[in-house]
Amino acid sequence: MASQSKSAAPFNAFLNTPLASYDPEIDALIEKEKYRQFSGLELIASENFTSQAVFEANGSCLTNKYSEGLPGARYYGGNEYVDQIEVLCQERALAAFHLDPKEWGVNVQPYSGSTANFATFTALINPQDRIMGLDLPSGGHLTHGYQTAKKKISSSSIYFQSMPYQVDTATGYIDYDRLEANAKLFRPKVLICGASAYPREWDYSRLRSIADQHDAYLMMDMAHISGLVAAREAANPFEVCDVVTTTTHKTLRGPRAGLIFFRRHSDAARNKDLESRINQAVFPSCQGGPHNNTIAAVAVALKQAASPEFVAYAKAVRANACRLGEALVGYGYKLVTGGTDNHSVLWDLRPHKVTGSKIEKICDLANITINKNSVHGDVSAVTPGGVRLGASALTSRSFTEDDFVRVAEFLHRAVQIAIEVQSSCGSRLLKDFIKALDGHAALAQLRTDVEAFATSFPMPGFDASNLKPNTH
Ligand code: DSN
Repeated sequence: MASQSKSAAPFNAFLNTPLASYDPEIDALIEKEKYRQFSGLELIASENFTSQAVFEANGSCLTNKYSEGLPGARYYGGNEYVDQIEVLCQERALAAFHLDPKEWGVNVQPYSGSTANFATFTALINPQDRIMGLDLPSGGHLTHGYQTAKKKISSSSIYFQSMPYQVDTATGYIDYDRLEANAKLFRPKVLICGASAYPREWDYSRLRSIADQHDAYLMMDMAHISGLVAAREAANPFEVCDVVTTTTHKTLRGPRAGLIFFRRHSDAARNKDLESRINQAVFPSCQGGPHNNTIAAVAVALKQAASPEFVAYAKAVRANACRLGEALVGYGYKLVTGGTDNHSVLWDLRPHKVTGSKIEKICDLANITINKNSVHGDVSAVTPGGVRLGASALTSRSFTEDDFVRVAEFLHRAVQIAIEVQSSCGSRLLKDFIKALDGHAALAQLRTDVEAFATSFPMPGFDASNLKPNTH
């Protein structure tokens, strides 16, 4: 028998034991989640189904490695391969968005969109400087300066002075005239465009001209539409913006992470040293070591995003979202702005007197995944009057425009059940509504129909053929 020194730790057998054997509890929950994704209709506008190659890179040995710093200038040894991966990711990011590396640079280390945005503010302005972004109830994002009358909610409003701009309550389109007038009074240092729930195109040249009146930075957070921008299915923010941020997992269909693009060269004095300011802001100001497994997975997704297949995908996303909207309008529903230019549809349910929360709940029970969303003019964010839908994920499962007509039919059935249950349960409270849904036959039938339909489509990223159906 080989002798073992007293100080040698035994090799822990579980270090090489598969998940299913070592931790059946977690493994079973992951399998259930896989089946939920496979058997449902995923309509959350910020989600997508990524690829097998992205999963593999994301779940690789790169998660073991520290690499604070930038390629070629790290605070840790052993980064010869990690450096190559990060450089490849940077090159692919610039290529995917058709950028000249002499004009634009990119930092690929942000952990997410929210850290990318905060690092950008840290780079561009000083604490308490002024920012203007689209108000959250108008479809804007939390990290663009969101605050309520009583409370500063996002760190972007805690550390900076924020004045939102809004959509026109009559049309649902951004009110650029009012934005321009308010900017004259507020004089922002950063004007932010980009949104979480805005179905229309951005007027970048108008935004640039407003920013220029105050020598402000123009920053685009293109998280929702970056896949469309890469495929040239949306207007190009790089033509006029100083900085462009994005997440990588929405229409871009990668893993969950963030990117910051910055102008390397420009005549504007404000853009001096942008590269070093952005890089410093990401690390060491806002983050520690980059997540190298994620950076590798982003690199894979960017390679895919530069392919002709991805362009066809992005075109289909827009066509599908448009068709979904038209089909809902055909049932007599109201959409904010009446339709969409991108991947998303903002559905105003207030004319039907049911809240977005109730529709989200009933859809969950039917395995249709959506999210409640404020619609401009809502008085409470807790009971928003709308629902946000997106076509990116189901288009990754090869849904066509006709399939989205079927999706609209399922959504219509869900709303009809909600209206009927709300009126028969005699209460407007969500908890009473949920209680009244228990054992509802039409809802059970809807779930059966949804699952039969959804499971007839392929699932990206993993083999769904051996999954066991979830019990409800
Ligand atoms: N939470 C994302 C969305 O749903 O839009 C943005 O971060």
